[in-house]
Amino acid sequence: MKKKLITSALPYIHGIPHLGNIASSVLPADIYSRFCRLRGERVLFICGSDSHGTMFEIKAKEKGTTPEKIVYKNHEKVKEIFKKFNLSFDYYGITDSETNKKFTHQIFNKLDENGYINEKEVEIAYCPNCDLFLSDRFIEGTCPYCKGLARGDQCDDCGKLLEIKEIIEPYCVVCRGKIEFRKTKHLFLDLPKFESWLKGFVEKSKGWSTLAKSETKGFLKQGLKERSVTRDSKWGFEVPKEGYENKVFYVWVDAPIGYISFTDEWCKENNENLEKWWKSDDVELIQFMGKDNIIFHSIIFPAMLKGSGEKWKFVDRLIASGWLRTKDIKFSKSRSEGLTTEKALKNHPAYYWRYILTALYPENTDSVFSMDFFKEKINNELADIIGNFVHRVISFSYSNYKEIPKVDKERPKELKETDKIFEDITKNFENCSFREALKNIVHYAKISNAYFNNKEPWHKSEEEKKEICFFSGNLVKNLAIMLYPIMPEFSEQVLEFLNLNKEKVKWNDAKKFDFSGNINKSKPLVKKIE
Ligand code: B3M
Ligand code: ZN
Repeated sequence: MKKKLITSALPYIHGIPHLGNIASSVLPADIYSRFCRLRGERVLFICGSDSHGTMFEIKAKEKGTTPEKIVYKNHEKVKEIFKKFNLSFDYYGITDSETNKKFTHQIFNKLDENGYINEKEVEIAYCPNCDLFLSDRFIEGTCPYCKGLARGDQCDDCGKLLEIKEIIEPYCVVCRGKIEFRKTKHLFLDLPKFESWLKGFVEKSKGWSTLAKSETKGFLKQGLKERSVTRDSKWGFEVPKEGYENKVFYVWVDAPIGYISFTDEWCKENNENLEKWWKSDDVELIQFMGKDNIIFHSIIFPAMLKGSGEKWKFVDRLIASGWLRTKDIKFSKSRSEGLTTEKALKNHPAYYWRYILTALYPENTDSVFSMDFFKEKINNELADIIGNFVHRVISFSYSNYKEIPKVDKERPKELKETDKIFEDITKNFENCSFREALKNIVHYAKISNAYFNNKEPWHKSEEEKKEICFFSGNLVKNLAIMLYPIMPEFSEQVLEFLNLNKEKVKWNDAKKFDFSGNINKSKPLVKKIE
């Protein structure tokens, strides 16, 4: 079995991450990591803060501070929030690190040496008032076709793709001031040179999510263009090339290299060898992200690594998801404050959020969050089906026996189906179909509930009562194990009621009906939402 190197897209930290960030990358990556560890696999789960880019400069201007101050303040805050969300990173780094600068320079220099970097003169939008060169999304104006609102490279009203220079009376989104165009030199990655290699690479890839594959193929079909790798800015890594003293690397150059740097930082702390993770055939690299990050991971980053001529690993499985949308709360980071992870945790425990975000995992299409849906799922499923079953079984067994009694009986026919459901759930987790996995777990809990209720142990003979407690106790244990990747804190609590040590539990134990022994008093774990 190969070792697994698992990464989640690195959240930008010019603000506090939204629930959308959790839903599309860090949470699915965490669920998958926990599932693999529970199966006894060797996992390294890496993430970190993405700390460069124009947004930081704009935020700093707005707040009268520096990008650096924002970055390091938010980095600490985000780490704390992620801890509260129970995200089990082996290492959480920050892209603005010395290690990352070293690797960015190393890979860039190799690309340059190998002839994959070109220099070109281009015209770039500049806001004299803000003293900022503006990327497309900071430019608005009038659409030349429909006279609607042109936003960056697209018209909001007619949807036409636009060249920035076509926009009528373009202005700066930050200060609403008039922009001008300035000629400047930039460096470009010669992406077309990688086209045939990339086509083969994508063709051969296996285990990518549907979205990841279709988006990548669509992009390749359009034909590849050179991509600029430098920016006119002061915030970012300096470019080690003459004539580029006043420029920095484009954030998407150093951000994915962060995965390598963070692994290296982790290796140094843990006496491990970077090559054994990033240059080994013994490792499977699995990357999680939202759909807007696909191309960077499936095309641009692999091309950079390939062009470096060094033997870096390419992504094996690329798991991309859609957006979490909402009617009553905005999740968009760039357009509104919305429901941040910080606010979410103030109102409800982390496992409620982990539960709902798994139920809504936007695997193939976007999904819609609403407070009504949240309430319905938590109250009718997590509380009424799962929480209720766990609490009733443990309380009943505890008050009768202080244990789950040992019974040597054939499994009743009502519970025969559980083997098949367990196999389905295992496949769902392997395929990163977390939404389906949770659906099947709820189905398992429904069957368990029905068994306990229909048997009415409180009316039965001692012998039958023991039998019902034995099988129900095992169902509780199995549910706790299967729910562990999704709601670790909930599961650990249930296992504790059962006197089971989480560290000793394995995924396949969730298939077995062999558990008996002393248990502890339980308490209700899921409070309903008013
Ligand atoms: N920071 C994009 C985002 O948060 C970005 C991901 C980088 S992964 C190397 O949407
Ligand atoms: Zn401006």
